[in-house]
Parts: sequence; C-alpha cells; structure tokens
Amino acid sequence: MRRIAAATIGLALAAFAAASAHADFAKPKQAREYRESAMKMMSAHFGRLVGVARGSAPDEPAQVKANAQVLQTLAALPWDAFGPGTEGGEARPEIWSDTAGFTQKHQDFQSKVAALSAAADTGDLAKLKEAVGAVGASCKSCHDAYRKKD
Ligand code: ASC
Repeated sequence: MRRIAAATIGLALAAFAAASAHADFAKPKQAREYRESAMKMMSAHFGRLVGVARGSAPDEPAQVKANAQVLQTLAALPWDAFGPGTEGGEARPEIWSDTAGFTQKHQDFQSKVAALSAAADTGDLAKLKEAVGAVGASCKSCHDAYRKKD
C-alpha cells in the first residue's frame, strides 16, 4: 500500500515537473521575451565555456561542469516560445514556414550541448574545446538560417 502511494506521488511529481517545464504564454510579447531571455542566458553561460576553451579564462573543472549543466537546462527552453502567432523580434518568418528545418536545427543544438556537458564532466580540456566548437557551429548555423541579419 505504502509503495503504491509512493509510486502515485512519484508519478504526480513527474507530471507536475513536465507540465511546469512547458511554457505557456498569455501574450505573444511574453513568448518573445521568454525566448530572448533564454537565449541571453545561454550566451552568458556558453561564453564562459568559450573563455575556458580559448584559454582566456581559467580551467576550473567544477565551474566548467556547472556552466555546462546550466547551459543544458537552458537549451531545452526557448523552443516552446516560438509558437504560432509569436512571430517577430529577431526571429525570421522561416521559423514558422519551415518548422521541420527549425526543429532539426534546435534538436542538433540540444544534442551538441548534451555532448558538451558530457565533455565537461570528463575534465579533459581537449574534449571541452572540441565540444565548444561544435556547439558554436550549431548556434551559428541556426542563426544564419533563422535569425534576422543586423
Ligand atoms: C554565443 C552567442 C552566439 C553564439 C555564436 C556561436 O555566445 O551569443 O550567438 O555563441 O556566436 O557561433
């Protein structure tokens, strides 16, 4: 009985976590602000890892690991905020006319970030450099296709 109750509570918590991670927006402006905020946060945390990879910041494995974990969590967030009717900001209309292409880009990005997190866990600077390069290339490839030019 107790085990069933624990399992039920576990399932309820898992459902809550899934539901609370899904972003809902009352207005398109809120969706745009949400995705832009997530991108800025990613840039801040990725930038620290770029600094370590380039040797302009000290290689502190615990910090590297923490930044990569934060980046991995953030990397899951922006995409739900590109829903129908939220066009605008720096987002190009192709995001909505070519959803398959956009989805492929952000899935590639998330998989490169997962690999970066795994590399960060090893504490091996050569592996980190390679994984940082792959994430940067993935950022750029999506921005080239789907972000408005300045
Ligand atoms: C960043 C940032 C980007 C990407 C890109 C990587 O930190 O703000 O847009 O990395 O420069 O190529």
